[in-house]
Amino acid sequence: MSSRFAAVDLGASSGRVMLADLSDGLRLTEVHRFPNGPVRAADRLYWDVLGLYREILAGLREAGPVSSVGVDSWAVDYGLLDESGALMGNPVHYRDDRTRGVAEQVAAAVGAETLYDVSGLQVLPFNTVYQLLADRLDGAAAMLLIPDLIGYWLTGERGAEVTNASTTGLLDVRTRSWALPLIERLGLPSGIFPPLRQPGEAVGGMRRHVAAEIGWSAPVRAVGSHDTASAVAAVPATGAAFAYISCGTWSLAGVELPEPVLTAGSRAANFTNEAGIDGTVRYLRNVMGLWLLQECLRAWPGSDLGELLAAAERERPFAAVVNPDEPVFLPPGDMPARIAAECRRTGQRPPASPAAYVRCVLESLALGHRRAVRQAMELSGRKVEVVHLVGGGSRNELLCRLTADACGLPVVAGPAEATALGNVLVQARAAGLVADLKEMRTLVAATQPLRRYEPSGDPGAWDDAAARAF
Ligand code: LFR
Repeated sequence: MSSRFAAVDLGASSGRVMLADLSDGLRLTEVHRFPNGPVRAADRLYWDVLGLYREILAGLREAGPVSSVGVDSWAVDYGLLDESGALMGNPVHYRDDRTRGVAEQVAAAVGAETLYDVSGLQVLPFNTVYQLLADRLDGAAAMLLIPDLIGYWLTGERGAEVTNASTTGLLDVRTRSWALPLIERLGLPSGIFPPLRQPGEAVGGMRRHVAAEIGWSAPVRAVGSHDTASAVAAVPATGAAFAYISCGTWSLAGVELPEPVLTAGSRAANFTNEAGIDGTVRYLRNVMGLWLLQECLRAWPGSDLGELLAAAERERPFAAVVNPDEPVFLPPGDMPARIAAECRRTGQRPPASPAAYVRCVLESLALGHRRAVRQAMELSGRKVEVVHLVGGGSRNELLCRLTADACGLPVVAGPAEATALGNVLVQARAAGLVADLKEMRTLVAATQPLRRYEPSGDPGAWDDAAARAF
């Protein structure tokens, strides 16, 4: 038991409870997987947070006793607690449109430069700061980001883990503490922001009723609770000259730095300086990611992804490409129709079959990866010799190959479960089983299956495609 750890990892399209055993290398097994996604009720888009919590408890029961438990999830979203500690309302999904126009209002009031200088964060319409300004906060005693909310339900302890707090837009990028002057200037109640905790710190012991329900008890430990922070911690890099793409519902593409980049060029390119573990900076950009494909599949009931990918492989290259980051793709809805409209708007013929749509999506994503990796290199001055593509997208061979070709760099694909690995490795380090970030990465590289893709094809064709997309 002393070398067993559980990771609760909530992604935007599925959640899982994973069990890691470090008694001999690093073995990760999936104990429980459950679907996740937006729920539209009336005119609002929510997460089913109680359904997720029920599945987490079921997964922990199945995992059996472990040394500790860590929780990570997507970023920015939160639950509000009242004075008594009760959840005040259902957490709203970041793809909900209630924040429309808020980012622009805040930029006009405070200044986009000031905001970037304080938080170092890219402007995404759903950053926590904009959501808080769109919500009613009267009666709120605490704002807990999703993993912190789960941690509170498991232990009774409140806090804000710092990697995830860095996605709120309200954390000072230099001091890594709450940006109180900004919080006050925006008229937000500073009392709702709980004390910060660092990855590796104890959250607390399990509540008695939780232990009774799952049949065992163990401490909960803070990890890189932003899923992307955990994923980056588990990138199997063996040197320093690497970029990463954490590819799931989103593709988070960038480099790891010791210091933030807060230049005007960085702000103009909408690059973010999110907090990584051990004081590192995740200097990256959000690319729309496999959401484009997931939403296409939802529009084609009964379609088979494996068959579609095989057929996409045979489609004519570069028949149509779009900018994957167009805001029009952000909300849920008919994705093929939106892609078709985008193709027409840019003077291209829309894809004529599902396979052609898939080809268009994957090439467009590869172009997004290329742009983000190149800009990360240019804006940070960091040398990159290899791109590590981790997360569920690393299983998509065509996407990996297209990304290598588009970037003109080798792509090392895997592990698919990088987030869960980063989660358990921070716990294992707190237990004294691994020494530091370097050793964590070496262990991942030595124990997890990886595939390597060398760049091939005509680089000029990618330049032409990029000129059409952006
Ligand atoms: C990836 C991720 C991204 C964040 C987005 C929304 O799962 O956490 O890093 O920008 O979801 O929270």
